[in-house]
Amino acid sequence: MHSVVISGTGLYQPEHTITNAELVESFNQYADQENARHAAEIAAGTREPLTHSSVEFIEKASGIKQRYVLEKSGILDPARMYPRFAERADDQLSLMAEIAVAASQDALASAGKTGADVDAVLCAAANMQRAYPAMAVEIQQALGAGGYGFDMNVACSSATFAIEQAVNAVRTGSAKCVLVVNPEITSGHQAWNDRDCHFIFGDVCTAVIVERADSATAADQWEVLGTRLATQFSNNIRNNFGFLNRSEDSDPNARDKTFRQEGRKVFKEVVPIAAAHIEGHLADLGHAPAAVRRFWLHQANQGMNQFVIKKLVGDASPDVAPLILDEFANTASAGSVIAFHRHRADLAVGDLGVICSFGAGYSVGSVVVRKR
Ligand code: CO8
Repeated sequence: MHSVVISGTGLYQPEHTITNAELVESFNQYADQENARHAAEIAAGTREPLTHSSVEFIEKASGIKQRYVLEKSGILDPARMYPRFAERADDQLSLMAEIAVAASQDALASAGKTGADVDAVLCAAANMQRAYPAMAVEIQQALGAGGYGFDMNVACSSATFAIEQAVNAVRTGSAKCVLVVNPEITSGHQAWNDRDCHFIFGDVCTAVIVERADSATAADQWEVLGTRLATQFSNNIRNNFGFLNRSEDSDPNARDKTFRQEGRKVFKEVVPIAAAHIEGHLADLGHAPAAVRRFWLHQANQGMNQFVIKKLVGDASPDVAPLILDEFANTASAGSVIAFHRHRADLAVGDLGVICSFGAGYSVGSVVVRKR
């Protein structure tokens, strides 16, 4: 068995941002237009009018202030309310692969590696652009990597679940250097015209290099002490988009074909699951939560993270559990990796940290690391 380290991380962030004010303005225009279109039914009492969204609500309920998106004009167009992407030919690099390559090159540079050093690529995200060939295989080719590649989807926990697969592959010797990449184009499956969730998501891509400790050369290395995954079925976060929709003769634009959730229930049910998961994982490794210098948590909701951290260590300061969702919003599986990418340089050799994601499934994944 080999000792395993995380030796580099990378981030691609799109050039466009949408502030809460811009988002709310477009949503409110959409609501007014819909209400005008259905004025007769609303007056007859057979249809509920749409209600305006508000910046104050969004910031208070979630902590989100803005989000990055790959394409802005389609999302903010009240007659459309989703991004506008040009279809690409089969011989062009696909959009998911393009942002994955950018984040991967950043991660490879920070690990002091090139594509040729990689012998496994795991593309892990909440949605894949197509059924096949696997996105990971296209990314593998674009980077000049060897070995094998495959795709994984565990919604917001995709990154930590993939890190476990990478760690196991390196530990047991089936790979030496694994790239885990998380291209999250959440704008494509977000319901931008639903007031309850139109503010939640943003686009981004993260990448992580997992390799054998004895081949790692980066100045910044994190020994992986352990990984733990858990799932428990719930319908409270769901998206019914899929390859059987056509055969079911269902409407491809129906509300259930994009992200939807019972946000309140998710909040209440996932906080105790996440806190108990982290505590149990640390206990089995012989550590108390108070011994952890930093928690890089999934970035869905500011209040949710504060509850998890208060349950674990009492102190929910940004130094213990940094937040990036004010800038990025919820980026599905990439959130905890962005927090790790942005907020680890100040830790000292020997410091313990936990990367933890939680989300649809339900799913929760934790990676306990120690600075080398
Ligand atoms: N503006 C103004 N008022 C609003 C708005 C709005 N935009 N939205 C709702 N309200 C109103 C409601 O109507 C309600 O009014 P009333 O009290 O009169 O009925 C009131 O505000 C309170 O509404 P809620 O109870 O819904 O508000 P909450 O305080 O629960 O906040 C949140 C809503 C922020 C969504 C919160 O519940 C939350 O964050 N929950 C956790 C969600 C979470 O973490 N989900 C994880 C999902 S991530 C995941 O797994 C990834 C899936 C795959 C990615 C998909 C990418 C597209």
